Amino acid sequence: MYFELLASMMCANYGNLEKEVRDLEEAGIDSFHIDIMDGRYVPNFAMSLNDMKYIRSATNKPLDVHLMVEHPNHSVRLFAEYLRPGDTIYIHPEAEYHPSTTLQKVIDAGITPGIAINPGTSVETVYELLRIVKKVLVMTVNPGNAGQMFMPYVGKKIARLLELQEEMKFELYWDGACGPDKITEYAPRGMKGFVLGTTLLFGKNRPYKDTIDAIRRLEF
Ligand code: S6P
Ligand code: MG
Repeated sequence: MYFELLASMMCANYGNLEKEVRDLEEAGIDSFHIDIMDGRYVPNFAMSLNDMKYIRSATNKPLDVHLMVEHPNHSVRLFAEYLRPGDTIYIHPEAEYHPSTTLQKVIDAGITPGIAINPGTSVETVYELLRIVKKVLVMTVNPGNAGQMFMPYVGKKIARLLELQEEMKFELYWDGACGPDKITEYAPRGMKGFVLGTTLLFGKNRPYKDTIDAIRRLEF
């Protein structure tokens, strides 16, 4: 069973981003997760366009761009311009009047379309969008910060999304407070990938390679 591991780059050491990207690549990370925030849709500013552009230039691995911005319709082309086929853009449907129009812009730019679903957002309100997107990022913490509390009530929604993914043709990814227990529980159930932040990967005084190797040795 292969599942993807994504590095949440807002948790990286900005004192030496080049080394962070290299170390994560050497450790065997599959993709780089880029949290873009506007200080309005979420009360934080994390990463922005220039950070994403630098990381795009520093690696050939796919980028996973998580837009936590109001009305991404206005900026989605700007981000897509610096991305390449194989990269993904996630929008939050609540942040947009017409999310299907915005997702179409992502598709037209040749980028993989995704939606991110907040803990308090129900499957029913995004149901039709599941037919449009290729990826669904299920938020297991409230959006805006790393190092937050896991919201256990999302379990029921994840079970429903796992049931729907074959019929609606999307892949499911986990974002927030991801520890080894979550990977051992959800990878065998069909979760395709996990975003790793401060819970498991960053700020641990442990080489990234040791952490990634330990995850790959988990027993299921
Ligand atoms: C949160 C953001 C996430 C975090 C990630 C951090 O708004 O979308 O991608 O960076 O959840 O992981 P952790 O393990 O610190 O919760
Ligand atoms: Mg994220």
